[in-house]
Amino acid sequence: MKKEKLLEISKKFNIEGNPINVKLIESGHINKTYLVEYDTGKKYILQYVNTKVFSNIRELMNNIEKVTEFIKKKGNSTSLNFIKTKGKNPEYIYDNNWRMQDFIENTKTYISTESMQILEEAGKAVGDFQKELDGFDASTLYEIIEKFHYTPNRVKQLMEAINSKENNEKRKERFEKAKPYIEFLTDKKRTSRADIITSKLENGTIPLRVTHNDTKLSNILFCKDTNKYKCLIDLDTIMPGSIVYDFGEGIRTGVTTAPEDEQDLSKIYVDMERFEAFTKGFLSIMKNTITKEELDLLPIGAWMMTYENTTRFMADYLNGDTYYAVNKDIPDHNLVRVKAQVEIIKQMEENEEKMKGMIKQYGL
Ligand code: GN1
Ligand code: MG
Repeated sequence: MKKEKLLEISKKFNIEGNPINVKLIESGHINKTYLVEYDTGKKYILQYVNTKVFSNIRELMNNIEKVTEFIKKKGNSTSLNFIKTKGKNPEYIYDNNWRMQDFIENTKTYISTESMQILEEAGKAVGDFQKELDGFDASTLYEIIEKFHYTPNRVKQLMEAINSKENNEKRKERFEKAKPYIEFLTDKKRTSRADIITSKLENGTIPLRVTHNDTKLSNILFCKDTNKYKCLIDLDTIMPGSIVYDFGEGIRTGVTTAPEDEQDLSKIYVDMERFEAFTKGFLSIMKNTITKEELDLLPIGAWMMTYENTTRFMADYLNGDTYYAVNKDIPDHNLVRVKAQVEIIKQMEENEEKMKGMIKQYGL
């Protein structure tokens, strides 16, 4: 979108001064994010929210407002702050899609990291989010995306994509390329595990908590100078869920130094030292809050989030890339993501016992 248009949109929000510059931030597969500079020297984050994915944007902003207010009241200064529009009826959303938030100065994010110290901090960030929201009534939140981490439903959606009646050349070609990975993902030994977490939530073995649900490494903000964590960002999918999801998603993206869509599979190495670093950080904060049953599920949570994301990338590939943003310079981008994630799943399966052992060590 043109700079002039973006500056015009920025002016709709109640901010002192005038917007003078705007640039696209390449991040996230769903929303479009921009950094806007004002003549006051302050910076803000402008986002175009994808309402095909988030059709209930007002409920979504309500969820975020409730959660961030709760965190602020606890005295934590580094929480996200959204800005309302100007005029008689100020709102968090302008023209159905746009929203604005403060940019938190002197911070950075990582798509992947080599550093064990940063990983440990990432674990703390995820643990701390749970700690901050301890006592928040999860039932007051709106379910923004139905069955978001209900993995059996993700498997069902993959089956629907596989069995789709649509039969054009592009689909046939994609299906052929995807075949070995489809077989891998639909192997009974994997599909039969899809309900391990959800069944325990349903029968009350583990508690329903407020969860972030998208705790990939790139959604954690770190201090530029010290690399200490600041807070989690991208609060769109905050919903009732399980803490096991948030732990698992952190591990999925942190356990290897390779990015989610690494094309050179030899660079993907699921490193138990990295698992240990994240776990250590996470449990240093959650140790006295997490239940024994949740603790036992952490290793499977790491596997589950990787498996679930892979079924979603695969379904989107077969459906013709209708959900996730894809980079046109990377042919078959969603399949590239699948291949990288399948590699992680394989290595996680090999390391399951080691992961369990480590959790025991830090959870005692
Ligand atoms: C999407 O919001 P973003 O682009 O960070 C997705 C997550 C996936 C992730 C995979 C609403 O996250 O669930 O885990 O991509 N968000 C939604 O990178 O579907
Ligand atoms: Mg997100």
